Amino acid sequence: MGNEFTAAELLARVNDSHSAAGDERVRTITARIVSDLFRTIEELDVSANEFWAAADWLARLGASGQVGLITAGLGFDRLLDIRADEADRRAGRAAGTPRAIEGPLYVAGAPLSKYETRLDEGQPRGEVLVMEGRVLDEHGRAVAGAMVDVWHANENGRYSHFDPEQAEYALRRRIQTDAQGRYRFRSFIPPGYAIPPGSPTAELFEALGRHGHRPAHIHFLVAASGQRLLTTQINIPGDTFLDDDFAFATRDGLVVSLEPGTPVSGYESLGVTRPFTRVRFDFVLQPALTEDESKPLARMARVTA
Ligand code: MBD
Ligand code: FE
Repeated sequence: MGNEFTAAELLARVNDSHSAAGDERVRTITARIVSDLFRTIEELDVSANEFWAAADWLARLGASGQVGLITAGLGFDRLLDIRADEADRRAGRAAGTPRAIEGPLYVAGAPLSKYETRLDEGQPRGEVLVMEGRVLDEHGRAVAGAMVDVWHANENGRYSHFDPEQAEYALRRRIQTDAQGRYRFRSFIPPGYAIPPGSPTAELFEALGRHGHRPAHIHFLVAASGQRLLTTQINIPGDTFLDDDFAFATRDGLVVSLEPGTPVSGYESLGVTRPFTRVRFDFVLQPALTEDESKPLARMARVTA
């Protein structure tokens, strides 16, 4: 008798029952999500087969390590950035280089260099790129000793660590700015990224009739003491998917200009022997308001910290 419920009664039981204090915030958010899903199932008349297919997909998604791909592809990563931008505008601190999502492919602890380095480890591929610039504070003053953590995809659009065919930390480096706040590195212009075919993410995107392409980009975390951690990307101009990124992560202010035919003089230490493509880009940081804001923690570490 007391265990026969309507759907509404069941929902109330699921959301209200607890025998310990638990975590109020977790309870509130869980209750909302469960309520929304109950409603989805009822209003869209989701069948048992559909429901269990979705549960199976979620299990496979988790096992494949692609949760971060789906959060990006369904817009959640960009949503968090939009909300952070809005909060900054409200607080009058919308200055500096725009943020762009970290994505799921950052790996902490890349090899560290001072001022300059090569990401391509002496193996030339693709169009030679030298990117250089300074890290500046909100007043345009050089930030010496800032950490520029940079990573991008290889010539096949894959990222080391997640791609077993690449060396550890391939195309991932940390560069410490010099006394003038300068950094520079040599690499090659990466291609775009595409979600792995045959994967749970690709499966959903196929069912949605969506493509899984990102335009060519390079990721950065820029950290300095007293400065707010900047997570951003630059985009290579001219890419087909520049305005059609599956992760909705490109930003108008971050599409750089390429300077092909830049002469070698002054760049010999990077091993260039003929004119190359240069990108000049300064990172402008905001002052950190709390110690937490300056911490260079990867997203996943942040969640569990
Ligand atoms: C990427 O390279 C990326 O940057 C994002 C955000 C999602 C998937 C792959
Ligand atoms: Fe990426």
